[in-house]
Amino acid sequence: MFDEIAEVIRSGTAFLIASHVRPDGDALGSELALYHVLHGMGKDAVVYNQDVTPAVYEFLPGAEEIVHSLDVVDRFDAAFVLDCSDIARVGDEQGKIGSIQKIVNIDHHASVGTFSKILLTDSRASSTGEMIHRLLKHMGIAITGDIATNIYTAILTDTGSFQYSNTGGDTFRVAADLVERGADSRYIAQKIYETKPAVQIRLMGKILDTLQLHEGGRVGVVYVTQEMLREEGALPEHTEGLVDTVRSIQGVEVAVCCYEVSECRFKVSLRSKGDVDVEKVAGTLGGGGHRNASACRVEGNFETVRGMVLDAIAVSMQRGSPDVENL
Ligand SMILES: [Mn+2]
Repeated sequence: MFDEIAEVIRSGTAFLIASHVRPDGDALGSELALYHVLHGMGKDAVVYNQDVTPAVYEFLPGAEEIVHSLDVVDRFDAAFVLDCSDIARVGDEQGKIGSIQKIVNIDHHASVGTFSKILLTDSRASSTGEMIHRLLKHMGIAITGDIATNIYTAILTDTGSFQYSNTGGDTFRVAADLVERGADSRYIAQKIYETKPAVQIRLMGKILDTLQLHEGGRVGVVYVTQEMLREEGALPEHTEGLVDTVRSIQGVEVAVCCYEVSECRFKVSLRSKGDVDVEKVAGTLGGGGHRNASACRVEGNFETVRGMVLDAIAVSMQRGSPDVENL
């Protein structure tokens, strides 16, 4: 697949690069790394995201070039859809993007998309960024400081600062290579983790106040409503990382954050430590993700949503230790 993607890049002149709604560090870092690669080769590249870049990622080299609207897409030879297992995740412009003659999908989610014939996927990769790095090495492309900063950010954020189980030996080898090529690990960590607005910390206090423990303390649940955001003058992005705080509680194996998207519609983020497979939990509710980090959307009021999620978690917990069938 590396060769096929290399051929798409070499033979084309204009490319669209897109990723999922509410872009995270992996989506943005992967997109912008590829953007710098293509520019460096003298190609025309446009990065499109439906949603604006969260302030915390505005430092990424090239972030100011990202567009949020698309007109005609005829001029693009190919589209790179990154970090998406389903093209619907690019948002409202999925039809337009899907109409581009060649679609390259690079992703590391366990649920593999089928919307593209040119698919580079590895569910064991820490991040899409790590896969972009592999592609560049394969193509013999020199990694500049701007590329290194973007890929390093993708890996750092998708591994929760190298804490999640998706962090393997390769992840550190790639990170070491990126640092040697100009990614400043201290600077990047400071930009991402030490620039929170006070409103975010206040909102966090409010949300953590909703904490409930279930299953004898093994499951922690918090929720956030639109009203709480309004009261604090906070934005949706200010809830990021919250579910990890819940997981950090002693004895908690599964952390749940129910985020009210609109009336009676919740986005549920799940994190686990230990053996509980939250990808399966999310899967039973129509969502997906990874073994230790997943998400789904559930309709109903908070009590109903919590009930459904807790039931699904209880089933998963009863299964107990790691599934032999999956090894
Ligand atoms: Mn990712």
